[in-house]
Amino acid sequence: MKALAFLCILFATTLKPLIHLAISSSSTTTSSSSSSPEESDGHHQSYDYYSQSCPLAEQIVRQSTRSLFAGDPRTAPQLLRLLFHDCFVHGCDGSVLLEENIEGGRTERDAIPNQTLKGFDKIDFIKDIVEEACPGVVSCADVLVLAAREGVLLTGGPFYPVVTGRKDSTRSYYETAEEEIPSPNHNVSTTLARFASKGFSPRETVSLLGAHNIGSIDCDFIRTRILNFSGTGLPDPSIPTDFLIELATNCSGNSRSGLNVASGRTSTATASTAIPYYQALSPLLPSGNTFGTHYYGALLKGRGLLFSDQQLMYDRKTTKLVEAYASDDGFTFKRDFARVMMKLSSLSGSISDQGPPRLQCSRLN
Ligand code: HEM
Ligand SMILES: *[C@@H]1O[C@H](CO)[C@@H](O)[C@H](O)[C@H]1NC(C)=O
Ligand SMILES: *[C@@H]1O[C@H](CO)[C@@H](O)[C@H](O)[C@H]1NC(C)=O
Ligand SMILES: *[C@@H]1O[C@H](CO)[C@@H](O)[C@H](O)[C@H]1NC(C)=O
Ligand SMILES: CC(=O)N[C@H]1CO[C@H](CO)[C@@H](O)[C@@H]1O
Repeated sequence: MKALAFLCILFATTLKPLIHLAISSSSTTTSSSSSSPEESDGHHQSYDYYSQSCPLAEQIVRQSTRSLFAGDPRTAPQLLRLLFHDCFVHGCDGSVLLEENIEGGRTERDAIPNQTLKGFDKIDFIKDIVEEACPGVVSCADVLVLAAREGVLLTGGPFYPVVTGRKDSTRSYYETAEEEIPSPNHNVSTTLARFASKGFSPRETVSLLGAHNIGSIDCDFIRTRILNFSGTGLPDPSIPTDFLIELATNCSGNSRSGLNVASGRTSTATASTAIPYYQALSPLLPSGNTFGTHYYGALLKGRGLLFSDQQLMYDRKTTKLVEAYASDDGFTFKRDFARVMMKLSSLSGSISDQGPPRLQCSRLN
């Protein structure tokens, strides 16, 4: 209720209908308190789905995400990216978290776009605390949705309401992840097409990519852009000279030789090759105040880090949206981001692969 009150203040006009929905659905659950949500609700989701079966679930996720974030601000971007990769492949079903698959097959974590995902340990940490309070009740899919939402809020992003009651997947989808997750090498038409295939409009796509205003990106994703763009042996011609020099400087030296000598690449070396996105989450900055529109501002100046980011300036529709999001104090972007995160968090997958909550998110039950 506290969260809803907060929401009222932030989005009084735009999200009012949802608040009413949230209130009426939670009071429905309360009035049918004699039966568990599972019995009364089939596989329907609702606000505070665990209000009877694990009343503290959402609070536990909130508190444990906060303490993880206090110790490591990278928690927020890591969880947000994990959520994207989970929901984009067969819906938000926790399938991205699996380290093993049916019949010993490869997992989403093995797929090329997923190889740099981080934060699995953080989900495990949160889930363990939830399991202690309510064994076998809360799905990994819900833990990820709730924790990612908390992370966005902790970096200064908007709060948005999410339903709970998602089912965990009974398998992981390696091939789908390979085929459907967008690549940093995609041009704007391919990016828009990938998102359209999941029901996102160009406007929603541009707002969702604003997630790149927090977190960090490894130089591995930039090096081909600055050294050998599309196999030309030259840098991406769309990068302004001063920015090219900055990128080359920040991604040069030890990190480059480290890249070629895989065996000599320690985790410290990897960390030193990471460029903060516009210094957004530098541990030196006060936490909780970094979510903003600098991503769009950078694109306007040709200073997007990924090729696919900068591509948003090569289509009239998306350029206009970038300009609009960069043009105010962040209100428009945050409002749209809240909406699109609700949509992302409610993507659903194949009913046939739905199972009970996994006890350990990386393992099949
Ligand atoms: C065209 C679509 C997208 C592409 C090609 C893309 C690609 C990437 C790449 C290559 C990285 C760097 C990973 C690393 O260095 O380890 C990254 C980071 C990130 N992405 Fe995306 N992404 C896309 C869309 C999204 C969306 C829709 C979201 C969330 C709603 C998202 C959230 C993030 C976050 C938060 C990070 C920073 C992660 C961290 O600091 O640990 N991305 N993305
Ligand atoms: C974008 O990439 C796709 C696939 O590589 C290609 O077919 C298309 O022509 C490209 N579009 C533009 C505008 O460059
Ligand atoms: C650039 O990439 C192309 C294609 O991947 C490769 O054949 C070429 O050797 C590379 N050039 C340099 C200078 O690395
Ligand atoms: C490159 O490094 C400098 C100095 O640390 C920093 O100020 C700048 O923001 C970095 N540039 C990028 C694109 O990360
Ligand atoms: C093939 C490969 O590199 N798989 C990796 C995918 O990501 C997970 C989690 O980061 C790694 O453990 C795998 O080795």
